[in-house]
Amino acid sequence: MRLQLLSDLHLETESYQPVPAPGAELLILAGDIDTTWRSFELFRDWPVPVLFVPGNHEFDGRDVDEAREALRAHVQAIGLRLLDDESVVQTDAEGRRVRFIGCTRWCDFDAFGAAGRERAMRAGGYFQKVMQATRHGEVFGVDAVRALALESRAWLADELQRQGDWDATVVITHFAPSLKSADPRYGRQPGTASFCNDDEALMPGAQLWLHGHLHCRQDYRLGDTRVVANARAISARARPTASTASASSVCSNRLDAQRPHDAAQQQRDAGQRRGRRHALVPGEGIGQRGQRLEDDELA
Ligand SMILES: [Mn+2]
Repeated sequence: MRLQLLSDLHLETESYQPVPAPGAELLILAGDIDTTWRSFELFRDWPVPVLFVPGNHEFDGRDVDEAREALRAHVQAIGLRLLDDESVVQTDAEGRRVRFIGCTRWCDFDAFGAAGRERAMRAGGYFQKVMQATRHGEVFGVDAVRALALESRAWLADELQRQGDWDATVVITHFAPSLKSADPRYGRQPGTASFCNDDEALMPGAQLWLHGHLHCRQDYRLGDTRVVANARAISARARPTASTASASSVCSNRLDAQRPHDAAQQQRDAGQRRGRRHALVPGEGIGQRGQRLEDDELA
């Protein structure tokens, strides 16, 4: 199945015109598309099905539980399929059935283990202040985020265990599933646990894991699972100044930069494609149109 992946478009401040990637059979939006929700209109009448997993910023300034339901109604009216702790099976052009499991998967602050949780939650307080969201009539602070994150992780673990009539499984989360996704510009610090979870133990259930939230691109393997992020992020123009944002909250992303061409890696990937049934390789559509993933052997 050939997938187009976009996330972290931040269309509440950015101007960006999404374009369907030629050949893509599905568009995946991995969160933080628009805090105002207005730009989902850009995906109305999209030529292929669109799966959308909410990011944290889709809840900015809102009651989280009310917004989950309202967001569902909002995007469904436009024709998007919301995956908010739910899964859907899509059949590709060759009749292969691929299960997509989607959840925001808020951060549980355990990326550095239980011993690092307290520091991680202290660092995470900044991001919750920025969100200005509420839940159950109270500030949606780090404790509430962790509670929701643990619910989401339990749901995801159960779902990955479930057997059914599909040939492959793709997980879509907004938050990253591994510290390996940490933005290399900032390294690993307590605030990184507000971006990455440690879901590596869940990975054997998935051939591909797509995420957003980190404003950098990723493409790596853990075991037999390929992890890919294709965040667009915030331009220098819209970036808050250092005085209003901590180092890891925002960073620019070179939108037009092509991924460095590494012939040796491509050869290794090609070898893995031949040897493994579930390999995916990036297509040509990297850049403004978002990364296209193709998978000729997803079985
Ligand atoms: Mn985010």
